[in-house]
Amino acid sequence: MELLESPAKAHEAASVASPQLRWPGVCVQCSDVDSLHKSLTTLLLLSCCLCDNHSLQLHLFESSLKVTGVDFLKSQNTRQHHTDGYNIQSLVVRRGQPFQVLVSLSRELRAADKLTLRFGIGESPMKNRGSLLSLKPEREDFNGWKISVVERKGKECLLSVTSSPNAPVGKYNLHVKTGSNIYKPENGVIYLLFNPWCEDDVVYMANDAEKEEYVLNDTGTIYVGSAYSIYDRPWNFGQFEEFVLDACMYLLDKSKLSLAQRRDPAHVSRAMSALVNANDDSGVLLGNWSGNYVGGTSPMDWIGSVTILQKYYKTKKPVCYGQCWVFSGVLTTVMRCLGVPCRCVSTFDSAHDTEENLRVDVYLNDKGEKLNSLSFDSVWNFHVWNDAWMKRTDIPDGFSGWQAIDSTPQEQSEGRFQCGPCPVKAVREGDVYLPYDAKFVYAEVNADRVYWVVKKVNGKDKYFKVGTETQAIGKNISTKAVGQNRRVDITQEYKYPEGSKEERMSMQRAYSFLRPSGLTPRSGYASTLQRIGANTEPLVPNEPVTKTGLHLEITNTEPLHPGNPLEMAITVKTSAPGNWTIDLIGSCQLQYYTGNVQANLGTLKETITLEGPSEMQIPLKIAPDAYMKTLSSVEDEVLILVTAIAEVQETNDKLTKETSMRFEYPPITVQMPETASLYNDFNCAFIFKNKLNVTLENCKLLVEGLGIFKMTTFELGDIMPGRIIKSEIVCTPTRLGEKKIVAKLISNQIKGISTEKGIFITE
Ligand SMILES: [Ca+2]
Ligand SMILES: [Ca+2]
Ligand SMILES: [Ca+2]
Repeated sequence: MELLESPAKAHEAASVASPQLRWPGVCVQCSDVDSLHKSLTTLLLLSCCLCDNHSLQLHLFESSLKVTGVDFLKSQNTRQHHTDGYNIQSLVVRRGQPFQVLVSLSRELRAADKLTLRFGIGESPMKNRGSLLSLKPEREDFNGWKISVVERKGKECLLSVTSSPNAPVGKYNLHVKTGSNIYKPENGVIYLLFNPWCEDDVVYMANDAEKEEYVLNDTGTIYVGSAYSIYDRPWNFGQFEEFVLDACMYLLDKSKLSLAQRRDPAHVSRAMSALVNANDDSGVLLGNWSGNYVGGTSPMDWIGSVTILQKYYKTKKPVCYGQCWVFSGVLTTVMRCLGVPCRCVSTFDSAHDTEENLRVDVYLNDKGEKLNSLSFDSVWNFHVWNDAWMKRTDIPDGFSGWQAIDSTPQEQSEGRFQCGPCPVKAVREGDVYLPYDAKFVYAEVNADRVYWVVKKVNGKDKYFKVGTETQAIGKNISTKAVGQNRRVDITQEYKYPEGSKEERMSMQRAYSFLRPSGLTPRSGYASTLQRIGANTEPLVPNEPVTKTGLHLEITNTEPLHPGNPLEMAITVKTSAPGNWTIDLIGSCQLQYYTGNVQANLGTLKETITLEGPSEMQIPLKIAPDAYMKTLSSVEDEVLILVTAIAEVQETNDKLTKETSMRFEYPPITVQMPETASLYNDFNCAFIFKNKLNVTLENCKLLVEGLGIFKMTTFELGDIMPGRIIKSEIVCTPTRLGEKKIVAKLISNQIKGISTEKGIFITE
């Protein structure tokens, strides 16, 4: 374009249409309208002082359309997008669904005007990288976004924006361009999330009640304990709380996922499984299973994810400390916050198979006590991971739906502590070749367990196989029911019923995908199998059938209260006719939920005789002195592990059985009204009576009520037997609907007393 030399000439050029210009202002050389307008306007501003030609000046100013404001219509948009819960100033919307913005202009919008909405994601967004979208009304962008004019009313223009249902999730900056003017609204950031309400989004979930639970519910329950005694830990996910969404956005940026990967919940969930643990990447939570939690918060003491994510976002440093249910709770928060349906999944007697051979080898000494040191494999009393809901576009059809993801740092996958997404259906069918980490997840829920007794023969350790259990691993896979406060068993989603033909066929199929022996196992550890020369084992073991019909049962005969003797029994049964002499060995140990043994409490060794189909109960009693010291010296909640080995002298039949049991505690009672109204204070009292016959030392009560009060800790000191304590808090509800209050009591002796109570907040 030819530049005009002086204001006077500019005036002349514009008014008489010089040879260089075709009114209303298209440059004959480059056909650019915008820059010409700008230079003309600038020049004429000066020129008007000189020539006093008001009519021309007015006309040109009118031509230059400017944006004076943008209203993101937050309350209307967020209600429609199910994002009104987020405690954040900016607009939060879900992809693939229209939202509206009201643009205020300097004058009426005309057909000839050029209005463009620009959405930029990431640092220095660029069109050719797909990080800058430039949208004009009624024209679909090749990225699948479109805008349209809904209504023009005077100087206001209502626009509808529809993002693509596979747009990258994250924070977008909106600029509005009119001609050469660019308007940058204050707080013009829009958070774009996955959309389970949108049929074209791969996270689409048809059922409304399920979306309500798996996306919108900000409280929930995590199941822990043992297969024998499952209990719930209330957990506040708090995905809508202040800074939680920003923490998730920070994690997305930190993940270094490409824009294309940010479109796909499979990539995003894998990245989040890595980032929720601190390993490799200074992620959210540092795991600690040592029993020593100095310098941080004991994993037992969290009652929700909010404090953790807020602290992480503020400091950008790993928060200390987590164990599996904490990792899982935080991962649920992150996934729900990003819009991916997600749930916590607890598996009891869950295997941690270090060499990807789908079996767990357990070594016992000749007293029947478990030896920790011989195997890197372990069986956790429970392990908590997550299911995330999505359609997998990266693998063959048939594996969409729930995908297991796990942020507890157990084993590396592709060089990082990350796990999943692994299709739950692939686990059930034994299709363990599918990405990601299906062999590991398969073993977690369905490994076979093989018992070995280690005996010294001529001064050397020899290994004697005493039993194979094909039904021991992966029990009572549990999650919270949709819309209800109860546990639901989802074991059948992960595997066929134990004992069924299909379950063994799935195992057979899974075995067929194992690496040939001799290749490097996943963890880099040497295979214990090779060490004991067990390569002659049948490929897929079956549950042994004994000639005597030998059967073992382990139970407690009295409630297991800390401070009381632990009264348990081993029942030996035979079902075949004949006289049977049975050597029974039993042991009782205290262990962490990871299967790590903390103390040996006692053993029994007896020879009994049974005639035909009959049974005998052998008591196993442990005095309080034997375990109370261990109980108060460890900072974890411990479980009681009883192992029994029976051997029939006449037939050489051998059988092993183990059961983990949990101590039983007195409850916390919460007293408060069932309903309350917004911003009206009410009182909430927490009452605890120490019904045990031991003093609970150094008691702390932790309480939190999302939308009611922030997390609070009461220091209660020592609580003597029989004493009742009552702590009160004044509550001010700030949000409507069903809310929950969660309370937890911890002491030197007991870590696991918790409760929750719901309240309905009305207007
Ligand atoms: Ca990590
Ligand atoms: Ca193994
Ligand atoms: Ca099995």
